[in-house]
Amino acid sequence: MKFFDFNEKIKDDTQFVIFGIPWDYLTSIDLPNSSIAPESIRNVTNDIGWTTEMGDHITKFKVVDVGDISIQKVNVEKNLNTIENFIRDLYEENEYIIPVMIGGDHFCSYPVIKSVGDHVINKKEFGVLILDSHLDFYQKWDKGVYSHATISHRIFDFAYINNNNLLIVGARDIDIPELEIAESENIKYLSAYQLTEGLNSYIEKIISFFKNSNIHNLYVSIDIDALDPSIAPGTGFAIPGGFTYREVWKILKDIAENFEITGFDLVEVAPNLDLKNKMTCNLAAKLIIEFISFIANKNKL
Ligand SMILES: [Mn+2]
Repeated sequence: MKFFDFNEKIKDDTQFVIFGIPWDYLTSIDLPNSSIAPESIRNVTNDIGWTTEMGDHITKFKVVDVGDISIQKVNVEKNLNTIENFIRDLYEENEYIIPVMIGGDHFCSYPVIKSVGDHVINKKEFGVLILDSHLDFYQKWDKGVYSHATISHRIFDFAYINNNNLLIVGARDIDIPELEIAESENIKYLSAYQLTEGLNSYIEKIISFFKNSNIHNLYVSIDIDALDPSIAPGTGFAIPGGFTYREVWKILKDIAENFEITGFDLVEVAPNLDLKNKMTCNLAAKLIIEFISFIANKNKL
């Protein structure tokens, strides 16, 4: 099953290219199996309605689903090469496409953001927004510098990423060592509790952060644990106090209106921990297609 049964052939008018990275080797706990999430999230699109919430027919969007990247579980360097080459090939077919990655653990975002960032011509206008209950800012974890708990730090290490174009929102489960690193680097993040001041003010903080840095092109990485575990139980870390679906929906809608989205991903869904009714996979599929619709409808104008 492809995502909403979209075609797999990239054409001149293709706007979005979906692909899966079925890889969870760099997670820090054995419990979740996010490597099967790309397939599970595609499968639920067979059972949910084929219109967006605002009434668009999903079939009208210029989306292709090219399937999963072939991964060798423990060979990290090889996988990084494979993923970067895969995305380079996508751009060679059509340089304007917006990559949409379904993970996999959060480390899958690293080679994708690197490839998208490298592709952006004006690096000064490129920014990264991460929705996550964690900062993922450890210097090293478990198997080394590459881990789902170091992903934000590895992004920060890119020559064109700094504390004015990287923002983490939804944070609420931060350990002391990573907080100390984040504070010493003056990394900007919005805690989940700041939502008590209201959603509009929260969104305004996100938008003004990037506008103040003259960012036009934004990559968005969505760790499903940014959402509350009451609606997203199928993930490795069930941390209370997260976003509702509607809050994330509105955040994505408003940032799509304010920035050119150059790529996005959704990671850390663990289908083996999901409810029998596949609530977390449904949530993931909905967020992906709604975000696609916000971007597509904006560029149409
Ligand atoms: Mn994460």
